[in-house]
Amino acid sequence: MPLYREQHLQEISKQFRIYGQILHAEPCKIGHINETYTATYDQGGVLVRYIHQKINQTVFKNPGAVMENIVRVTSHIRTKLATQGAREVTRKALTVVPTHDGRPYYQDGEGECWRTFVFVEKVQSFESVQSPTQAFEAGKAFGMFQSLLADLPGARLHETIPDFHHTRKRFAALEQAVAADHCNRARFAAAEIEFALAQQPWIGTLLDAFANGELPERITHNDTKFNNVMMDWETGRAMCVVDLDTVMPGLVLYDFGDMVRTTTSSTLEDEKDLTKVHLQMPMFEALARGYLSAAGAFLTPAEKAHLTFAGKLITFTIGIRFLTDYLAGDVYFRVHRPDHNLDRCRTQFHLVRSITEQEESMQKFVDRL
Ligand code: GN1
Ligand code: MG
Repeated sequence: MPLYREQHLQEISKQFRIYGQILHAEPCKIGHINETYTATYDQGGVLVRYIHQKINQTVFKNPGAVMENIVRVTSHIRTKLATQGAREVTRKALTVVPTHDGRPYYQDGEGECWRTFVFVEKVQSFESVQSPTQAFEAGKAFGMFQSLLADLPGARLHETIPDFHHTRKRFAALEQAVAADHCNRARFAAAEIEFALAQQPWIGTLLDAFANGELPERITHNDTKFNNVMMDWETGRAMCVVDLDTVMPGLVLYDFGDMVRTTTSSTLEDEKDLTKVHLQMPMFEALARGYLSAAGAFLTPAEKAHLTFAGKLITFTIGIRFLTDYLAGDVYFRVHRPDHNLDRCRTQFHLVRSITEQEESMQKFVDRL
C-alpha cells in the first residue's frame, strides 16, 4: 500500500462539494490499480462517508476521458432507474461528487488526479464467491449494467485503455517480456511460459469473429470481477457494480468471461494451493442463469454460443498479463509478496485447464437457457 498522508487527504477533501468536515479516512485495500480511501465526514452531527480515489495515471493516461465516461454512464443509469420509479437510486448507481468548480476530478499540485464518490452504505463485496445465489446475483448485476447502457445516447465512449482485452496483443507483449527477460525470472516460470505459448492457436477466435462482423460492439464494463459487485448486507442482493474506469466499447463476451474467471472458483485469485482451484459447475450455472436473466433478451445467437469459450479466453488473457508483469518486474499490478504475480498466473492457468475439461457441458447448459 502506498504511504497514506492524512494531511494531504484533508486538503484533497476540501476540493469537493461535500458539506461538513472530514473526521478521518482509511485506506481501502481492494484493487490492484488505484489508491482508494474511505472518508468519514460530520454533516450536521450525522456521520456520512465518501470515497476518495487517486487515479493511477500510469495505467489510465487520460483521467479526463475516464471521468467523462463515468459521469455519462452513471448519470444515464441513475436517470433510467429514477424514471422506472426505482428506490434507493444512490445505492444502485455510483454518484460522482464534483469539485467546487463543477469538475469530475481534482488535479493536485503534484499532478495527481483525485475523484470522489458517494459511499454506498450497507453493502459489501466478497473476494471469493460463497454460494450459487451470489454467483446468480453477480451475473444479473453485470447483465443489468450492460442492458441499462444499451441505449446510452451521444458519441462513442472513450477507450480508456486501448486494446484492453486484445489477447493477440497481450500475447505479443508476453513474447517480448520472455525475450527481454529483464529481471532474469523466466527460468522460474518455464512451465507457465511453455503452457502460455502453446495456447496460441485459439487466442484470436473472438477477435476474428468481431472483425468478420459476427459479434457486435456494445458498451461493456471490462473489469467484471466478482469483488466489483456490491451486495446488500441484509438481503444479499446485488445493489450496484463499481470500478467503472474501463467502461468503454467492447464485447459482452469479455465481461462474461471475467465473471467466469472470478465467480466460479471459490478460491482467491492468488490461491497457492492449486488443488483447490477449479470451475464449480453449480456456480457457473447460477452465474449464467443470472447473467442471461438480464442480458438474454439482447444477446445474439453468436454471442450466446461463445459464452463458455469467453470464460476460458479471459482467464487465459489475465493469466498472461500476470505472467508478463512478473517477467517485467511487477510494474503494473500492485503486489503484496514475492512472486505474487507468478502465483496469480498459476491460479489462472489452472482454472483455464479446469474450464477446458468442462467446456462442453458448460456450453450445453448455456444452450438450454
Ligand atoms: C485489475 O482494478 P482491479 O484490481 O480490479 C485490472 C484488471 C484485472 C484485475 C485482475 C485497469 O483490476 O484488468 O483483471 O486487476 N485492471 C486494469 O485482478 O488493468
Ligand atoms: Mg479495476
